[in-house]
Amino acid sequence: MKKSLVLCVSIVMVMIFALSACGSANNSSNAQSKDQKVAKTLNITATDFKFNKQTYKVPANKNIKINFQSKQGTHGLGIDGTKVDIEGKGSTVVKLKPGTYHVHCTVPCGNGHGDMKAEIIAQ
Ligand SMILES: [Cu+2]
Repeated sequence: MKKSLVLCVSIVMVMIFALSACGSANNSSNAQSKDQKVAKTLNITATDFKFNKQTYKVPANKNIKINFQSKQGTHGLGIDGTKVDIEGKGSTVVKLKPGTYHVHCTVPCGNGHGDMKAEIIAQ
């Protein structure tokens, strides 16, 4: 009886160790590869029913880290011509060619949804 209990406890401990090791490895590799060469961090927040700025300017052809957060209600961040589509809250890294990119909300959030527009100018 005792042996099986010890075995059981050690299996649980190995599993906890494996899970935590796996989790931290993922986090650190993500942070490294994404944070390494970020030229600018763009913090975009959304409220009912607008983004915190009308125009965001970023350097072109460089890694831009975008942190998006809905501060009031639940909104999304979509950037036309890119794969960026963040719902609610999240971060991503993008590289933009020179140009103007339209920004819109990707979550049907209510009456003002269609008004939620901004632009990102990469230059
Ligand atoms: Cu919306």
